[in-house]
Amino acid sequence: MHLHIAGQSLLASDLFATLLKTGAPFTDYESYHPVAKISLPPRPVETENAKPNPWLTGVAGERTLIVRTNGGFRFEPRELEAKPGEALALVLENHDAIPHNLVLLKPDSIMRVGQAADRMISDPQAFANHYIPNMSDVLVHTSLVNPVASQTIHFKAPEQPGSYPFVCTFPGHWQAMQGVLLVK
Ligand SMILES: [Cu+2]
Repeated sequence: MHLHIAGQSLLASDLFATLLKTGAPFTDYESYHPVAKISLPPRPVETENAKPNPWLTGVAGERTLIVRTNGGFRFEPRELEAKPGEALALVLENHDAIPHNLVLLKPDSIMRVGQAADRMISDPQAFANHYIPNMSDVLVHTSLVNPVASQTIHFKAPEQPGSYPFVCTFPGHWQAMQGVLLVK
């Protein structure tokens, strides 16, 4: 859920929450009257004041890998392969109605990073940091990619063979939005 409060007031801000399940409509109060619902297109989040992404410059001889999000909190594909040290261009195509990122991690760090990501929901600087936890487990990452947008990052695959997990660190997403880069 994206709640956008516009205007000059102190309340003007963007609030995000991940709804996994909703209850019955709450209508049992005196002033309730039905209002026709309208559907709005996905609203892009403001990334103007966000930190610049350090991986936007091409790497010579790179191979392109594309990861998509289509809703349902899934990356597609969930498994990528690369050779040790291989130059890669990784495209995150966000076809979903909410923003996502893609964060490549050191092996076996997913729990630690996921829990740090969830804590960022109360961090006022989190938005400017693309919801990327500031920890050494993070190898490379995209920015927060808006609905119906894409971003390409350029980097070299780790030299050490292994299974490198990738996740979306937007709070509430990491437990479902996981994949792995197999370096071999
Ligand atoms: Cu996400």
